[in-house]
Amino acid sequence: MTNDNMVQLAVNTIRTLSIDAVQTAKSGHPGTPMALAPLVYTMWNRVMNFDPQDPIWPNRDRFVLSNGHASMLLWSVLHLTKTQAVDAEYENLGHPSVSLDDIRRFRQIDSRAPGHPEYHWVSGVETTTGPLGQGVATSVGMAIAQKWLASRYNKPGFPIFDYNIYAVCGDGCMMEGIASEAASLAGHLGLDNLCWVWDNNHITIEGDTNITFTEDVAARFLAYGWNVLRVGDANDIDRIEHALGVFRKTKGRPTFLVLDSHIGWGSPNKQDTPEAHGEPLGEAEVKLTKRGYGWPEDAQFLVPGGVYDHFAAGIGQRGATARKNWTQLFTAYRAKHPDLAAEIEQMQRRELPAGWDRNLPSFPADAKGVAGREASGKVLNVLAQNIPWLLGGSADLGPSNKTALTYEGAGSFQADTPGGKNLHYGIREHAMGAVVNGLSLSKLRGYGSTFFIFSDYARPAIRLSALMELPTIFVFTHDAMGDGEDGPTHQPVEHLASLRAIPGLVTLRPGDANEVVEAYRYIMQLRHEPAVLALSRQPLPTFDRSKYAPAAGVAKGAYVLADAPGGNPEVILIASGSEVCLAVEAHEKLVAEGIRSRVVSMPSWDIFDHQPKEYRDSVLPPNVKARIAIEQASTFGWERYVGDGGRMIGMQTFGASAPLKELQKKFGFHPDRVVATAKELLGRQ
Ligand SMILES: Cc1ncc(C[n+]2csc(CCOP(=O)(O)OP(=O)(O)O)c2C)c(N)n1
Ligand SMILES: [Mg+2]
Repeated sequence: MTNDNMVQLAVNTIRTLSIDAVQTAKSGHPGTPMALAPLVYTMWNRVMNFDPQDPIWPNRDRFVLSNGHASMLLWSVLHLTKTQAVDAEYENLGHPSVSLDDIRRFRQIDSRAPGHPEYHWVSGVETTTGPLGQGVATSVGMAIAQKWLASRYNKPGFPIFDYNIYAVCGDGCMMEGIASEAASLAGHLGLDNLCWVWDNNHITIEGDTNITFTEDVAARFLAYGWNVLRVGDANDIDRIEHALGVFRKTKGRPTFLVLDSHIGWGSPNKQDTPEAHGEPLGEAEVKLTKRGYGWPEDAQFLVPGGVYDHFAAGIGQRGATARKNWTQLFTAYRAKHPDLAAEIEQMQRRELPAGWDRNLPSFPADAKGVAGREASGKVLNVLAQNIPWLLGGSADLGPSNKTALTYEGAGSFQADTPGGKNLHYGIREHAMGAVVNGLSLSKLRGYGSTFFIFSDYARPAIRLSALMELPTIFVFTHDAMGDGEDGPTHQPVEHLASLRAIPGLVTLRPGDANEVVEAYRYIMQLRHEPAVLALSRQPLPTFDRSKYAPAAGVAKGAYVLADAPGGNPEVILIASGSEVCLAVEAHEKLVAEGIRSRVVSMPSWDIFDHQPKEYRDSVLPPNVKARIAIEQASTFGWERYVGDGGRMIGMQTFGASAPLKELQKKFGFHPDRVVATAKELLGRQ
């Protein structure tokens, strides 16, 4: 067989596996894999440095399928390249990531070929995609990470990190706002390690894009400062390879490759139709299409002889050689730069360097106190010096969020200073969320920050963080009505409830400066969970920890901060964040009146819910039914802690524009109300 025929056979294997998988599942997206098989073939078998034997080799090129509905492209190519499975502890499991059986069971329970690419589930998937636009935006974080890694770790003669990031996307990704935010940032930063390929097929679900999407996309990317290339025929493998070569030679700008394609290519009746996007072709059409490809009509899930070998001879060999050379290079590097090599190894395993928590501040008791955001800024500045690969920034609110790293040498990440640790995301919260994910997928410890109210703007990316089990960090300040005069547009109400509802996301709302320290101590040790910090704008009293319990209780999610003399409480006040001091004030009044009250500081529902029952019952004894939750946020969900016999002091409406003190009065956040509520519950008016 000639090489050309072999290439065609390999491409058609990707196509027919995709067709058969969707047909068997009776659901899925055949058309885009049929059209993009030549692209993915070219990227994987001719261009990318990726070793199927070690899909987590640190210097591999990254492949992001942003149009995640075309997942069969990825399952086909992971299968045909015999990419190996690794587990969450980064151990090679000795079996393929995606078997032919998985593909036969596409979209079925437990199959390693799910509907969309899932990072935590299938080895070889670099990021979870499906929500359109997320993949390309995440790829910008990956590109930032590569630049940063290269800047810190590459030394003369040691190009330890010189990989590229490829992302494939469709019309949907191009329409989504997050992609525009991310493309603008990538252009500004001149990320020449980044290549997006846009599948320009003029088709989305509702039909031809002439009903929705008629802008000049190429001109838009030129304006963003990208190099724009075009290949007019998605079947032209040599042109695609050439364009990707141009990308690799292009310096100072990311590359945007417009690839004109025909969805459902080769299907006599479905090509160029929206039906090819998201419906099985149908038995009869499958046969017609296979006939057109010169494929046996009745064969299913066929991998013809020679196809596995063809991939082994292409990406298999190239990847193995690249990894072998790199491993040798890294051995020499370790001899010459042992400290840097150790950092790389720790980072890859998501471990922390020795002494990562040295010099963390401890705040003395102080009635006036410290704002949560202030304490956070101090802690971040210590941690970032102890953990070289901790980096991040804010979406243009750095001075308010107090996230700037101000120590000597921290630097700002820009095109000409890629070693900087202060990222400036610009006013692009959604892209920021995805960029933080991209940093984390590259094993950096990334954080992003904005006002808590605007966490909504980043929420889809935060959700993916949790789904991917990434230890990302989101620092959200101005967490309640502390910015008073800004009014209800800036006062979060439902945000805590909505973030607490995301499975696996650790949400923490610390009650004083020392709780902020402990919150960070907890977060830094996470390896598979993202964390959100909700921090106050205004100063909160720093509790006297010789009088009250130590802040280390934060690590249990909730703890008894103050108790009735001798314990045995009759009423429990549960609060988080800025309302903890309110609870303590009320508690002191109650105790003075002989009422046995207890204050539970509850910075994190999620952490508390994961404690053993004995601990939870010791904090919230089941027999004490008089409980009051106090939180300047929606009361939604607090029933679970206060029970039927309890009360909730929270928000039932939006806030208002006024000084904080007025708002506290208007919305009932004052000690007298808490005291009165406690007495009412106990029947002691
Ligand atoms: C954020 C988001 N909105 C909507 C969807 C549902 N959806 C999946 S694919 C698709 C159309 C995508 O069109 P295009 O990107 O052109 O893909 P093609 O059909 O060309 O492969 C839509 C609306 C989604 N996955 N994500
Ligand atoms: Mg399309």
